[in-house]
Amino acid sequence: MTVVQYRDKTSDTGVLIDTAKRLHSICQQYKAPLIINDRVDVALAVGCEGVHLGQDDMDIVTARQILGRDKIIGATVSSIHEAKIAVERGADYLGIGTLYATATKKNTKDIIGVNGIRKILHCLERGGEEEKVIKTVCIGGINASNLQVVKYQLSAPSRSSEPKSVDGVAIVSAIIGADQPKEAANNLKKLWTTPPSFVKSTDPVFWFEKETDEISSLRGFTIKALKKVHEKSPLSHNMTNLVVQNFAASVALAIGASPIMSNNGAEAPDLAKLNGALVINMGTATLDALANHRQAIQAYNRTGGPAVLDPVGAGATGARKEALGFLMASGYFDLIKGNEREIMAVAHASGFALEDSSQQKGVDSGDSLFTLEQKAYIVSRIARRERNIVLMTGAIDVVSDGIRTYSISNGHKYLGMVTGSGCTLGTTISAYLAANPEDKLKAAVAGILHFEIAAEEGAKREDVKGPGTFIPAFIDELYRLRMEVVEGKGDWVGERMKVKTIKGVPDTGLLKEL
Ligand code: 3NM
Repeated sequence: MTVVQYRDKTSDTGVLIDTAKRLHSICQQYKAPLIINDRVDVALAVGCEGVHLGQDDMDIVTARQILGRDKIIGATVSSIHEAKIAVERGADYLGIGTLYATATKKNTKDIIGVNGIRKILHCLERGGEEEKVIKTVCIGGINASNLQVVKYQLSAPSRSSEPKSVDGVAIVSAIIGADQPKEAANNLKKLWTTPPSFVKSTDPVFWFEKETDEISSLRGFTIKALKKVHEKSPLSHNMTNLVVQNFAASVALAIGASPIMSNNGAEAPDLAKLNGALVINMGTATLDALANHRQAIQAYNRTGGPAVLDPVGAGATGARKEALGFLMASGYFDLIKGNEREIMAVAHASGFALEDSSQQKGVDSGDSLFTLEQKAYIVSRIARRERNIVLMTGAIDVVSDGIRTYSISNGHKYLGMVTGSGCTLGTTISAYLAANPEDKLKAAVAGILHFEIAAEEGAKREDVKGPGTFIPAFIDELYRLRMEVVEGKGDWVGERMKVKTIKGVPDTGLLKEL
């Protein structure tokens, strides 16, 4: 803890001063500045280090005249405009909020989420000298389950040479409302200074110069990744819709994973400890389901188990768009997959304005809206911002971690004709992420290749006459290809994979900062 703010909206002035004096003497022992919320007079009476001013409190210029240059003045801001004015008027730090809805302060103007905070930070980093260096904290609903996600996502590399993140967080209820506030504060501090458990590798990502070298490394990785899924038999915890449960479980078994279909969030903390991965499929999500999803993503974020989000039909209705925003604000997803329209909804939820606002018609993908270059741009932009992996599926799949981007042209049209094939790809990828966390992008590519090459093999079998007979053949082929690799016959990977790297993705201007 570096700063203490005394926040009391109800006590009489005499009580405020008395309490603040006692707080100040304790803070002095620990060399923590004491800041008084709202009340310049109380700060003066106590002689503490400064004040924090909301938008409706005394203005910063007047407070500065009264307090002098040496005192700290902090300001609450919730928009770019307010942030710029506060800096111009001489605030020493900004409290940016409200991040998440909170019971502590009901009369907040806006819940702006990580995107809103990021928007303000990006604007400050591109601003004048004082805007670039102003210290910031974010506030509202921060607790032990979301602190690391917030920090990680706010520290995404930006286009600026000096990207700006928050310098800290301001927390009330997760400390004051805890049974043991001291332990809670220590824990929060520890979480702030350690990388989140879902970050498995801090090695810089590596591309081979030559395309052939890159593809050959990917081939080697895929074979190893397949074997690891077989050997580890990772748990694939699916929170999915009724329509695909059976199919997804069969696919998981065929690739060597261990499926559990549980939509009950209360089970997630135990399941998250089993070194597996979570798939949240938004399929037919209701408010009740979303609460379970939130519980689960937070449990997996705590243990570092990979999580996949499949925002089925996300662009189709307002409720689904809202559900997507809710889930993305609930935790960190290592990979988000979807068809073009779903990924555009993800872009929107991630705080981009879209050039193409075409409304999704149903949950099927429809005709392609974008060129390969545009797809590469969209997935890499979102992935860079979310610091995760984004996969846009289609006849050509494009997947990126924001730095490396691959296109994959495997697969078969029958996959688009059977219910839940996209959902079962999510299941497959989850198992690959769980078994191969050291390079999650390559793990995802390996899973896609296993899945899509099995579809090609299944479709060309003589006994397959169409989408109906395709399903069992596809499951057979998933199993057969796996066993071939296990028996040392992994040549099919190199012979069949249709993967290309996409380097130097140009800015197609399709996504704008909101
Ligand atoms: N200011 P908790 S939100 C004091 O948005 C305050 O400006 C906010 O409390 C703002 O950590 C807030 O319990 C309350 O959510 C933060």
